[in-house]
Amino acid sequence: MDRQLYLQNLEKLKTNGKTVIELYNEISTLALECGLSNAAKPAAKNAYYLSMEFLIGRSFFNNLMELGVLEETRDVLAKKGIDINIFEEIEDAALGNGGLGRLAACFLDSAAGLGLPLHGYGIRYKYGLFKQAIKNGFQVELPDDWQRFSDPWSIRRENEKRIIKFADMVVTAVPYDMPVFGKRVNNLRLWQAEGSEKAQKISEYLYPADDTEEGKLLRLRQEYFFSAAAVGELLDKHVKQYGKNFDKFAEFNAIQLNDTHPVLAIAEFIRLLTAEHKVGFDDALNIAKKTFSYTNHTVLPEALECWGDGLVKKILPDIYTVLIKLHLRQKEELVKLKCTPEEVADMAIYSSERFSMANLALFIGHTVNGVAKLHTEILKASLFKTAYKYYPDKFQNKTNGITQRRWLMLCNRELSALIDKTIGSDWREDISKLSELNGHISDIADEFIKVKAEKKKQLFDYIKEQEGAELPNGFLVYSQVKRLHEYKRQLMTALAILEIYKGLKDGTVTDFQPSVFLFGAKSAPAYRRAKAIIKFINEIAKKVNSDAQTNGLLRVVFVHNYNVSYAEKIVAGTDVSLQVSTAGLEASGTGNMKFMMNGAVTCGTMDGANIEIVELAGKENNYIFGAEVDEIERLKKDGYDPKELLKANGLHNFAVSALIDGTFSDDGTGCFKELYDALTVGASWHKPDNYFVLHDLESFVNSLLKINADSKDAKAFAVKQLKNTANSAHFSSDRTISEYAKDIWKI
Ligand code: 26V
Repeated sequence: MDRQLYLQNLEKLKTNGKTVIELYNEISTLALECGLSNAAKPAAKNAYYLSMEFLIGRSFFNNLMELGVLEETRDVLAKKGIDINIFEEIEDAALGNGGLGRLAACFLDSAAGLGLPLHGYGIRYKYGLFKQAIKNGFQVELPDDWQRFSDPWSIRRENEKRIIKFADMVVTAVPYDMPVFGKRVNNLRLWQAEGSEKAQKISEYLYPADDTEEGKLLRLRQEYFFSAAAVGELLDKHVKQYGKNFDKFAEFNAIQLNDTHPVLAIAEFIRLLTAEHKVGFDDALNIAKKTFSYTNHTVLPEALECWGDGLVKKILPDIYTVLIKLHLRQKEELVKLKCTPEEVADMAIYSSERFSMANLALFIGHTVNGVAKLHTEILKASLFKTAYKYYPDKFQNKTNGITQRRWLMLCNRELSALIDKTIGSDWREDISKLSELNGHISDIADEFIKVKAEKKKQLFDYIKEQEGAELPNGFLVYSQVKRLHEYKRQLMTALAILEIYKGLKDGTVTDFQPSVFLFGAKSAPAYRRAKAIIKFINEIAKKVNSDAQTNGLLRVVFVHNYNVSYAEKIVAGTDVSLQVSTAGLEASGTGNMKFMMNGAVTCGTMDGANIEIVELAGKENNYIFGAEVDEIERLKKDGYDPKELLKANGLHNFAVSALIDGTFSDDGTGCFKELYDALTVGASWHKPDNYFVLHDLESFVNSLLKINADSKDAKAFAVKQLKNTANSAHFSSDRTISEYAKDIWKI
C-alpha cells in the first residue's frame, strides 16, 4: 500500500462512535502497512545495536511524520471533526530510563533517515520504566502497563522464535518487530520471554531491583537472554546465506554493544561458534574481534557491569567456561605485550571472583568509544588508562547527537516553520544547512520571540492540565529535566533557588525578571537521597509558590512522570537549559542538545557535551560556571572542606540549614537530614559534599542572576538563543550515526 492508498483508506475510515484507542489502532495499522510496502532491499553489510534500553516514546506522530503523511492525516481527521492531538493520550513506550536508551532510539531514527542499515536488538519489557506519581511531595512508583491499549506498531514474528537455555530453565524468545521508517525501513527487534511463569519474568521489568541475589540473577538472565537471541539469530542467518564460512561474518555484520549490559553477547558468540559450529577457539576469537565494538556511557564505576563467578557458573555453565578461556587467553596476550602484573590485574576479564564486562569489551572490541570529547579523554586518561596504553588504536570519540526530526521538526513546528521561511526547507533533508540561519539572526529575532512565547504558552497549558499549577505568561523558563542523580546536582539548583528567594524577600535581589524553575526527574526506586531531593524540591515549590510577596516573580514546579512526550514540550518552551553536573561526571548529556536546538541558552558546567556546545554556539551566548575537571581533581587531591565554605558564606549557610532547621518538613523520614549530612560530613561511603555542590553554588547563583538580567534585553537575549539553534546541526544524530557508519561499522 502506498501513500496515496493510505490517504484514501483514511478518508474512508469510519470514525463515528469510535474511541481514541480504536482510532489509534486503526490508523496506526493503515500507516504501518503503508510504511512496510516500501521495505528496503537487504543490505550487504548490516550493523546491529544491542541495547538493554530503547526509549522510543510515542510512535504515532513520529511515524506518520517519517512516512510523510502527518500533515495530511491532521487535515483528513480535522475534516472529520477530530483533532489529531487526541492521540496525545497514547502512552509512551518507556522501554528505557534515560540518556542511553533515548540515544539508542535517536540512532535508529537517524540511520533510517540516512538510509543506513542499522537495526536494534533489545527486550520487549511488559512494563516500561515505572510511572511516577508525587504523593505529598514524595515519588511513588506505579507500574507502566504500556501495552494495555495494544501495540499496533509491533509485529509478532511467530516463526522466528528462538530457544534460550539456562542451566535451570528453558525460555522461548519471541521477536516483536518495530519497523523504523525513513529513507529505508530498518528494524527494531525486541524479544519477549515466554514459557514458564519464571521464564516470563525475564522480560517483565526494566531494571529489576538488583540489591538482592535474586534481583541480580534476574538481571543476568535478561542480559544473556536478549544478547544470546540476537547473536544466535545473526549466526543462523549467516549460515543460511553463506554456509559455514564464518571468516566472512564480519564482512556482513557489525555489532555495537551499547554499554556493558549486552557484553555477554561476545561470550555467547564464541560459545556458538566453537560448540555448535565447530570453529576453533582461535578463529572464533578473531571473528569476534572483527565483529564487536563497544560504547561506554558512564565513568561511574558502580554502573560498569560485573558478574560474580558463582552466579554465572550456576545458570550459564558453558558461558562460564568460555569466559575463563577468554580470561586465560587475555592473560597470555598481555604477558606478550609485557604488561606489569598490576596492569594485567587492571585489565583482567576475571579477577576477585568477578567477570568484568567492560574489560571483556575492551579486550575483544575492535573499537571503544566515549560519547563526548571530554568523556573520551577521561576514558583514555583514567578509567581505561591501561587499556589505552596497550591498545591506543581502539579508542575513538563519537559525540552523541539527537534526531532533529523528533526534537525540532515534530516538537517545534513553529520554529521549524520560521527556519523554513528564513533559509528554505533544505535543512530538513540536510541538517548541516541549519547553519545558514547564522546570516539572518537579528532579522528574525522578533519573530523568534513570538515563537518562543507561543511554545511557552503551550507548555504552561500542558503543565496546568497535568500538574494543576498555573504559570503566568511571560515568565522566563529555566529547566532541569533528566534522571535524578546526585552528580547531576538538582540539589544545587534547589539551594540556588532558596538563595534567590531569600534575596527577593530581603531586597538584596532586585530588578528580577519573573522566572519559573521547572524540574522533571525520576529517581531509581531504591536511591534514597535522590528521592529526598525530589521531596526537597517539592517542599520548596510549596513554600515559594504560595508566598504572595514573591510569587509574582518566582515559581517552582516539579512536573511528575517526566518522559519523552513531556520532554518534547519542555525543550521547546524553555529559555534556559540547566546542565550543571559535577565536571567530569556527565559523559555527554543529550538533553543539553535538545534545548540548544530549540533555542535555549545553556547554563552549565564545563562537562560532557556542554563543552562542545559552547565551542560551537559561543561562550558569549551561554553561561558557563563552576569548577572544571582539573580543579575538581585538585580539590579531591588537596582535600576540600565544605564546612569552611558554609561558615564563610551566610547565604549558603541559610540555604543548607533549611534542610534541618524546620523550614521544611520531610514528614519525619529523616531524609533531609541525610542530605544535610551528605553535604557536610558525608553520607554512606562518600566524602563530605562528594559532588562539590557547595563549591560551585556561588558561581551558579551568579550565573542564574546574570541570565536573568540579560534576559531583560529581549532582543539581545533572543539573538543568543538563536545562535544556539543556528549552530546545533553538529548535534544531530545524523552526524553521529554517519561517523559510526564510516569509522566503526564500515557500512
Ligand atoms: C546503569 C545502571 C546501573 C544500576 C542500575 C540502574 C542503572 C541504570 C543505567 C545505567 C547505565 C547508565 C549509563 C547512562 O545512561 N549514561 C548516559 O548515557 C547518555 C548517552 O550516551 C549520556 O548522554 C549521559 O551523559 C550518560 O549519563
